[in-house]
Amino acid sequence: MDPLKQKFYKKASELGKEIKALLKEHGTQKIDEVTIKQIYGGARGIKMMVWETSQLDPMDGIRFRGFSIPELKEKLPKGPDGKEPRPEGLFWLMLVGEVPTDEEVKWLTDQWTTRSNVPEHVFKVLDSLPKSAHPMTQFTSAIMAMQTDSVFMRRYAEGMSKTEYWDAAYEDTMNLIARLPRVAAYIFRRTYHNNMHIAPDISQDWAGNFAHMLGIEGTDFKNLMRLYMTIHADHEGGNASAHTTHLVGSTLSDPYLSLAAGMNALAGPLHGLANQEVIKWIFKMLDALGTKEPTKEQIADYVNSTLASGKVIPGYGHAVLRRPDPRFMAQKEFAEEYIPDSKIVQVVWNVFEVVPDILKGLGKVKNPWPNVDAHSGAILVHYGLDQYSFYTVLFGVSRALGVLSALCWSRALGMPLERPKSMTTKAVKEAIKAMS
Ligand code: HAX
Repeated sequence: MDPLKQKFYKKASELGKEIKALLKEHGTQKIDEVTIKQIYGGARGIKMMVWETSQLDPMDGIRFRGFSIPELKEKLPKGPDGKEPRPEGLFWLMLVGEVPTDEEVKWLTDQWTTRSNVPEHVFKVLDSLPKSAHPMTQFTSAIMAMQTDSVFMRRYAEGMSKTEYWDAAYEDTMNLIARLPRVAAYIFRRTYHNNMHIAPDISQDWAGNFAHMLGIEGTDFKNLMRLYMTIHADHEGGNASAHTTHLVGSTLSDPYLSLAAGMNALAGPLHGLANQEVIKWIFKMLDALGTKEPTKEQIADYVNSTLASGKVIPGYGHAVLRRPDPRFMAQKEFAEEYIPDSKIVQVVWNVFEVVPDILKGLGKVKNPWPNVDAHSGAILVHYGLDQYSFYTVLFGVSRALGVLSALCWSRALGMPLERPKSMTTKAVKEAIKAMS
């Protein structure tokens, strides 16, 4: 058994025993109550699942195994120039709850390199799609095509015991994460670079090699990818991509099927697709105003016209957060350090100074602050990656780290089929009557 798998098995067995005891002693205790507003309001805030890898606080933002993003930037092993954290380290931390050593992260990079060979038929599936297919459609199609390799599916068909589910989920998780950068880069190069593909460079770390295969050279872009892949990985379990992966996995669909489902949720404009919508909106604004350096007054007018036409301001607002997203701030700090004079980045900073007050003025927006998607596009544009339809795929490669490590935990803890209760409006009315 490999060292990470062994560590995971030990931790999962211990927590499994703890949960059994906790349920025996406290299983009937109530932790929350549900309001009618929550039933109609997209289940906001209802506590109904366990997610070990990260937790989101409305004010403090995301904590991965207790560590905030600034703490992770300090504690996780870094890329070769010692600047940005390596996403391999975050995956290790999410899976076993311990900050890995440099050697452990190096082992993980080597593991993913060994497992990174993408079956030939996956490229054929991609090549059969029109280049006009949205990159997220291509991405989920490729994940589905890779499912033919699922260890979980094969072992289940052979009659695997339920005590082995975690092991098969771990194998699929490791293989999938190893292969996603190659698949994503293939989609990028076929769609925007006339099929001029770039062979992997196995001497590089996971995110460095991804940057290389995308075809954007330079150590700064590799550092951007390390940071990007780290901060987008997980946002507790209730967000749409995480929850969808969890729900589908709870039917014992294998990790490939579960991740593909989660990625389809990420592809919605209220979720991950917002990263392309933000830069699209900024480009449209610059076009409409006829300048690359709009004043704050011009930005305010454009924001008001967007709202007046019945649209949301992409990149602003959040279902849980109630302050500027620490993931936005981490990207802002990156831009301040690496590219402070970038004009497109300065537009994002000016939008940040204008939008919150306007949204506050509407009186209904619970969080007027920027979320993770408000900043990423401008930095990518600066480094030459301006094909914004691809942005959600980048998000998806990162999000796989979180949702798949959480899926390993769900199978290890024997989480059951998820099945919340729905109600008809008639039943809601009857419940109200019975209470009065
Ligand atoms: N611009 C304009 N209006 C907004 C708004 C924004 N950015 N954010 C919220 N509102 C509006 C809502 O549309 C809603 O209006 P109605 O009552 O007229 O329907 C009202 O304010 C209350 O909404 P809320 O309770 O504050 O927000 P929700 O929890 O319902 O929705 C969303 C959260 C993220 C979906 C929302 O803020 C939004 O649409 N933002 C823009 C899209 C976006 O940036 N999405 C990415 C979110 C982060 C993420 O998941 N990344 O992957």
